[in-house]
This record gives sequence, structure tokens and C-alpha cells, in this order.
Amino acid sequence: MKTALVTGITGQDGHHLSKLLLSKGYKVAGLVNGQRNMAESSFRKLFPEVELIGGDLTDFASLLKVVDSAKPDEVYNLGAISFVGLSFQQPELTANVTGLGALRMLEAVRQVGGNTGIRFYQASSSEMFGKVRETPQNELTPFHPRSPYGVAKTFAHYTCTNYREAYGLFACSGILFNHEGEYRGYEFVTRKITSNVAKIKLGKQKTFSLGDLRPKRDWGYAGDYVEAMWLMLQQDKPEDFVIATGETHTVEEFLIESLHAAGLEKDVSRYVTQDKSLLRPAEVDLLVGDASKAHIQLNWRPKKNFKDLVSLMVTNDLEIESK
Ligand code: NDP
Ligand code: GDR
Repeated sequence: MKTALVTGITGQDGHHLSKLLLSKGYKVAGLVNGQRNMAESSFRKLFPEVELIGGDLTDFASLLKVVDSAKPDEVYNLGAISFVGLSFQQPELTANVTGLGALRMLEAVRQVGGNTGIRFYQASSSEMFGKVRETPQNELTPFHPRSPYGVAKTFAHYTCTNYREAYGLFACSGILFNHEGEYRGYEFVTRKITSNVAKIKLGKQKTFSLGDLRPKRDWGYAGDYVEAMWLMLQQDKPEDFVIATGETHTVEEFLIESLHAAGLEKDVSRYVTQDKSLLRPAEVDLLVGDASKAHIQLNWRPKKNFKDLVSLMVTNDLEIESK
């Protein structure tokens, strides 16, 4: 039986990845941070068979201990300050957790794992492309991050490449474009939209506020994307892959599709006001990924399209909000 160690296990991707790895017969261990982590108890209820071990990406000693006690075959480094908006408020924390945290995890794997062949997955991001140099973006597109989060992820990405080249570690970065679903945090725009649309549909409120409706994102389903993470670590040699749907939509299009899915009038101005405080100091205007390499080498393709994704999220939030 293989063992996987997952950092950020209580986050969105941690939920989907745990489900996938358990279904494949893995023993799963996860790093949980914080003294009283609310997410920990709900995660335990969903996945009682997962072993949760205390530790923090800013605390190298704790990572050494976690790797030593879990004795993983595969490590998935998903832990991060992952909200771009927050990264502008707390840039140093973001650099420490999202950037240096990856370095600490790689170093813990190198020191504890030695030549045991631990395979390492780094959660890289399309935010590294930022002010995009070409469209669509692929593995060779230059990076131009636009936020402290994007900068920290770029550091982590290159550190992962360096550990592969310098120490021969089996380390892969998945450059994942936005992916969403039923476990998405409420601070991200998709979940903010679907949960508020559900409340409006159920008569609990009349309006809500958003920032910029013009940015375009390549949105996929998180359940599909964790399969790509796992596939990367099953290859003969470690490489980086872009994971995306290849389709892009504005925030406004996501909103309109959500209103439609809830059976509400597709009238944005009736339900949404703009809150200027939600605008970012530097925005990423357009992301759309070219996942051809993953199609060919991993035989990976997304199963859910944009409409499926919106419908799944709206249905899920209508169910939650009507309890
Ligand atoms: P989430 O924000 O849902 O989860 C992040 C996880 O990291 C949480 O479990 C969080 O725990 C944990 N974490 C935060 N700080 C620390 C710390 N100091 N030490 C240990 N763990 C910590 O993110 P997602 O699941 O959406 O994303 C997973 C990874 O993939 C992240 O690295 C993200 O940046 C990256 N990514 C995500 C994409 C997406 O669209 N979802 C796209 C591309 C990359 P807690 O909340 O308890 O602090
Ligand atoms: P993003 O996701 O920054 O792409 O990062 P987010 O959902 O936060 O923003 C997407 C776009 O929507 C605009 N926007 C708003 N965003 C939020 N959160 N709240 C609002 O009210 C709002 N109004 C408009 C944003 O300005 C932005 O243009 C996500 C995260 O999961 C990262 O961790 C990951 O690396 C990238 O996706 C790929």
C-alpha cells in the first residue's frame, strides 16, 4: 500500500485529493496547522481514515517530523495562503507560507527521504503568468506575476525545478488554472457568487457586491484537476504540466450563468453592486490555458465543462442554504 502525505489537506483540493487517493487504496496522511482548526473537525468527519498530523509550513522542524513519521511515497504540497486578495494585505506571510513553505517541504523531503525516492508534487498556479505574454498559456510561456501570491508561487515553482535538477528529486509542478467545486472557499469569486445567488433565490437576501466583473478565467472542476496531480507522480520522469480547460469566461459570465442555473432573471444590475474596495492593486485580466502536453502525455482531459461546473455549484449551494 502506498502512503501519501498531503499539506493543505483541509482545503478544497485536499478534500478532492483525499477522496481520490483513498479510492485508489492509498494510506493518506495530512498536515494540519493551527491550534484550533475549525476545518479539521469537519474534515475528520468526512475522512476518518486519514491520519492528521500537526505542523506548519513556516516551521521547518515540524515538517521534518511529519515527513519522518508519515514515511510517504508521495508528497502533495497543497498548503498555501491561496487567496490573491489576502496576499496584497499580508505579503510577507504569503511569501513565507506559499513561497518558503514549498522550499521547506522540499528540503524536509530531501533530508529525511534521502534516496528513498519520495515523489513530490508542487501546486503551482496560472497566477504566475499574470500579465500574460501570450495566449493561450503553456509550460513555456514566460511568467509575469501580478500579486505577492503570484510572486511567491513563482519562487516555489523554480525551487521545485531546482531540487529536481540539483538533487535528482522526483519533483513535478502542476501549473493549474482556476478550479472550483463544492469544497471551494467562500472568499473566492465563484463560491461567493453561487452562495449569494442561492440566498437570493431562497429569498434570504436581495443583492450582494463584487469587484471587477471583467477579468477572464479558465475555470475547471477541482475533482478533475486532482486526477492530473496524481497522474503527474505516476510518470517515468518528473515534468511540469499545465492543467486547464482551454475555455475562458469573464466573472460577469460566471455570474449570469449562475443566475440562469438558479432560475433567476439574468439581470446583473438588479442583484449586484460594485464594491471598489474589492478591486486589486494589480489585476490579472485574462487567463486561458493550453493543456495539450497533459492531453498527450498524461492522457488527462477535464470531464466537466463551464455549464456543468456552475450548475453543480449552484445546486450544491441551494441545498446548503435551504437547510
Ligand atoms: P485552499 O485555500 O482551499 O487550501 C489551502 C490549504 O493550505 C488549507 O488547508 C490551509 O489550512 C493550508 N495552509 C495555510 N497556511 C498554512 C500553513 N502555514 N501551514 C500549513 N498549511 C497551511 O486552496 P486550494 O485547495 O484551492 O488550493 C490548493 C493549492 O493549489 C494551493 O497551494 C493553491 O495556491 C494552489 N492552486 C489552487 C488553484 C485553485 O484554483 N484552487 C489553482 C492553482 C493553484 P488553513 O485554512 O487551516 O490555514
Ligand atoms: P483568483 O481567484 O484570484 O483567480 O485565484 P478569485 O476567485 O479570488 O478571483 C477571480 C477574479 O474575480 C475577480 N473578482 C473577485 N474576486 C473575489 N475573490 N471576490 C470578489 O468579490 C470579486 N469580484 C471580482 C478578481 O479580481 C479576479 O480577477 C484563484 C486562487 O484559487 C489561487 O490560489 C489560484 O492560484 C488561482 O485561482 C489560479
